[in-house]
Amino acid sequence: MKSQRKHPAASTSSAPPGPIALTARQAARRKVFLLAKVLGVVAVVAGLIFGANALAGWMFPHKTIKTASGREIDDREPKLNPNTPPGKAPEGMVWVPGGEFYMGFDHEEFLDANEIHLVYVDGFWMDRHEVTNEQFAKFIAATGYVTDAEKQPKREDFVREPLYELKPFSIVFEKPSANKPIDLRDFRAWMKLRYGACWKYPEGPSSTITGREKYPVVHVSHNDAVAYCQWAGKRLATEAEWEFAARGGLDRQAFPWGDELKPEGKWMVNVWQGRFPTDNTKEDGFEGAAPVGSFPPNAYGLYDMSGNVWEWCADWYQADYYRNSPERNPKGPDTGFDFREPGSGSRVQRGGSFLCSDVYCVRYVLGTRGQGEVTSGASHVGFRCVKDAK
Ligand SMILES: [Ca+2]
Ligand SMILES: [Ca+2]
Repeated sequence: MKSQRKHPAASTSSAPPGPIALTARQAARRKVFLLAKVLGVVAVVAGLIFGANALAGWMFPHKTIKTASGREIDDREPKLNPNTPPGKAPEGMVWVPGGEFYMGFDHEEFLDANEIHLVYVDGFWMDRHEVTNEQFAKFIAATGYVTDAEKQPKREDFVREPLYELKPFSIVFEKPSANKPIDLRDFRAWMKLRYGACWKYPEGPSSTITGREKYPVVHVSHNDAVAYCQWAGKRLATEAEWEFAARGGLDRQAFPWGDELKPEGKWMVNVWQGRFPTDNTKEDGFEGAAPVGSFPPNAYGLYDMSGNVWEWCADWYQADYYRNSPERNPKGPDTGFDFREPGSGSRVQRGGSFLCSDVYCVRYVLGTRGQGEVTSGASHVGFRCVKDAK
């Protein structure tokens, strides 16, 4: 049967139909309907976003922790860079890959370190161990450099200490008598001025470094450490680089090897055992400094990042620096301040030393901080160097 429908082109109608006029009631109803439709769409979108967030929060919970300083911070696993060295390691150095880490030590008593914060550092090369007497001797032989401890002191630097004779000196640990009470807040009871003490005569003019070639060099000031690093084509680590390296890729652990001080009863670090400063039981095998590498390295292959001798860092020291420091590659404040010696510039030291125990110093624990005046060394202060990737 033939269709009765006409082709549209064949339509005979002329003008298109005009708009149909709505009554006022119909127009109002239409507006209400449109408004409800928009609100409905908004509600559905908001619901979807809320639902997605709730699902993500359930699947990937966003955790925070409150630190000893009272600050609430994100609590997540820091992201480490891939451990791919950019080339062949310079002699005696290892690659530290860089990445994120939580910097500081979360304890109410460590006011300069307990503003825990997430920091990122780029990768760098680092000396496997503290600079040794043997290495430092090569620097002296090549350059004729004179360390701060060997220089004649200036009277203007010692106006508050009129009894000091003006002769070169350094500060040496001296075990005090056990017969009288010791105030652990006053280090002058065991850190004594010793004339003639310097890197090559660590206990004074009658002492020697012969036989101690692999021991860390001591009695080096910050100036001396910087001079050595420059000669070696290296530099001192920033405080953040140093702490990142010491952690060996572990997240917020107390020591470079983990959270347990003596895993399986074994000492992993050269510190002080017994009653400080009068009784050293030498459970770890060493009364003073140990030859570098006497204890196991951390996961990056770095030795003695905890204990043995303190290590100078590049940064100036300020106790409140962590309250407002950059998140990426922080380099320390512009000036230093040592509360013990106002007017002098103080730089960061890290890692603690053979004089630290669980009741005194305690700064072999990762994330804790030390400091020293830039021209001063001592019998328990040394350093190591780092080098940029390029
Ligand atoms: Ca020891
Ligand atoms: Ca050390």
